Amino acid sequence: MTRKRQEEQPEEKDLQFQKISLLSSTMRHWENHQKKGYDPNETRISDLLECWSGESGPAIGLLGIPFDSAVLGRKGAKGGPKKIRDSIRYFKAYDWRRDFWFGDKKIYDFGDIIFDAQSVLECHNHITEIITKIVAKNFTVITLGGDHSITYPLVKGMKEHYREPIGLINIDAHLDVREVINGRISSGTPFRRLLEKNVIAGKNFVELGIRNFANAKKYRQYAEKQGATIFTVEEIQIMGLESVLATTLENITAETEFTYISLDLDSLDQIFAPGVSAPTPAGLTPTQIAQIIRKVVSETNTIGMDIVELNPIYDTADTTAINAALFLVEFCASHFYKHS
Ligand SMILES: [Mn+2]
Repeated sequence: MTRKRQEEQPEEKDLQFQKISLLSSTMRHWENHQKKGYDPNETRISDLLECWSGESGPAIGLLGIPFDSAVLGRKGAKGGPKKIRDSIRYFKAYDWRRDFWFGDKKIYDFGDIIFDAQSVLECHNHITEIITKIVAKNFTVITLGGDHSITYPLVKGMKEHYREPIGLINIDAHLDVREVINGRISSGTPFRRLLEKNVIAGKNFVELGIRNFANAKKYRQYAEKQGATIFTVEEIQIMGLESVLATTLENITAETEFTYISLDLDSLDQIFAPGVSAPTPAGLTPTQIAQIIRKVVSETNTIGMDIVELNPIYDTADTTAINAALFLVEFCASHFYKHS
């Protein structure tokens, strides 16, 4: 038995070596293609990224939050920030729809938050502290999650800085207004906490992409009682996205100066987003979500967006991650165009 195993070893090694060399030749192909200035006629979004080293805005900043300790679904969202950054390379700094080239712009990357904490609450406090410092330097921040619990400390930090009412749009399959039961803060509780602690008001809160058979009656009643505007995927299909967005913008800007977008990738149909904590069918398309972002950033003073719940462990062919990167790029293009 032992001898046989010894004889098999070289063969196994060869096989492994073949796999490695095949992989590295694929990577060599990518490396060349990824080189800055490889084709002088095009600019990649990845060429716009720059490590933040003390600069002040106005500018766009990226912040990674590799945190999934509060996730209610499948764990793994802490791998999200890295995968979204990796997927940015697929996109070019040219917006066809607007015939707008933005290859001369910069996106400052603040890196990932490193946690040294014993509880979800401590991590959240750390997030609030950091986001407050970044917005104080006049950055519009795109945060890469991480589970959806991080929206609470992020919006709280934004509110502490701006000190004015914030209009909040949550693009999500779920309402995420769960009660905190037995002190358990989760990826299902961020908006309830924001409403209860008066960080946001119900009338300035819109939820888009809510799914059938994915929410509790009690939470629907709660959100409606708070005065939130809710549009399900079916309502978006029947009424049309343009009409839904008109109402959305009217409601969130009626009494606010600032808008914040929270984007849970499970708002996407499962076919476009296998890599999320809680996959759900019959959802939105990437085109619809890109349209929402374009409209909101173009027509409101959008101070930030979070992209949450990417779970690379369950992703196939980086489908979800590349969609997440598309939404990041759409936000940047719309922001640059507006300020050009
Ligand atoms: Mn969510």
